[in-house]
Amino acid sequence: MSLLLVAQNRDMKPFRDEILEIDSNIDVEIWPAVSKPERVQFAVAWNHPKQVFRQYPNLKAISSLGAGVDHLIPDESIPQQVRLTRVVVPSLKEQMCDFVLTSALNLIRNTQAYHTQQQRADWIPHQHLPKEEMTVGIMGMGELGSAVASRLQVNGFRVCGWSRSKKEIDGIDTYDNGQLDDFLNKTHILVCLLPLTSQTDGILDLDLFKKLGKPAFLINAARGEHLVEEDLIYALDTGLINHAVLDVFTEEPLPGSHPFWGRKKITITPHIASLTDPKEAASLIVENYKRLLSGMELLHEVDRERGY
Ligand code: NDP
Ligand code: OXD
Repeated sequence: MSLLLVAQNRDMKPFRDEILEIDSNIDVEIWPAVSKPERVQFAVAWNHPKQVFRQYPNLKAISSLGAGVDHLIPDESIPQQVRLTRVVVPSLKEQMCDFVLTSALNLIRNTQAYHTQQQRADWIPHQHLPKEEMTVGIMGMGELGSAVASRLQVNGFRVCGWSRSKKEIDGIDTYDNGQLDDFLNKTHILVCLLPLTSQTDGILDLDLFKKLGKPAFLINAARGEHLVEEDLIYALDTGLINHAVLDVFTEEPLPGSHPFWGRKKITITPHIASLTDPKEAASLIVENYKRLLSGMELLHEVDRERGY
């Protein structure tokens, strides 16, 4: 029995070391140097080469190395009986809360304008937007979205949330799938924390931007494919949206020639909103590996039909 770590452009040795620290008897291999493919029963994957899992005839489960599973779901070469799981750990939530709170505060306190002014030694005070008058609307009230909602609310923002099924969270206005327009009309700072599925692909488009309250801002920390890029540029140029904070992109790394780089109304971060901590992830991976071998239920299993 072995546990395989598969990733492109990511060093998997810290994850192997943490797994071995927990249990040195686990046979851990790092792709592509796999000595006995037939022994692999559990894999951990991030940005894997398509078709790679065909090489492991006894594979029973794959864990994403992160919260998202959009890199696994569309891979038709993963047999239907292979179970999929994902990483749900406290530090992913904590980091995402910090990222969204910092971004929202920067937006209402004109941080970008002051960066630009400093380069010109310009002393120009601006009115900032009162946070108690700004409603942050969170699309996707799952593990991350609901934690972010609570963090913003205790920091003085008005918060509303939208998800497939309606949530009950103290102090937060919640909306379900059929109430998207009501949710958008209330929202000034739109935060996307949806999983990428066939239903959410391209959801951040011009039609949606037009329904937001005024002033409007966007924070996308989910996936680049949620956003229709040309629609965002139009919305920024026409004042429908004042500023966008983007952590994720359809093509990563974002190419140097991409039009987003040169825009003052876009803040770019390199997919760092929330980073998987090897130590924390290793304990969940080992737990699920052992559960698999003992025929137990897996933690944080993904519904392949639903896509998240
Ligand atoms: P969850 O699966 O816990 O939550 C997803 C939420 O989205 C749920 O509330 C779900 O509704 C809702 N949802 C799904 N589909 C729809 C739909 N069609 N319409 C309305 N609501 C929908 O995911 P996480 O919170 O753990 O993670 C969210 C995403 O964040 C990940 O998939 C990943 O892409 C991204 N991410 C980005 C990171 C970064 O560093 N930038 C780091 C980690 C994650 P319901 O509750 O009713 O099921
Ligand atoms: C994740 C991510 O899905 O880092 O965990 O994007």
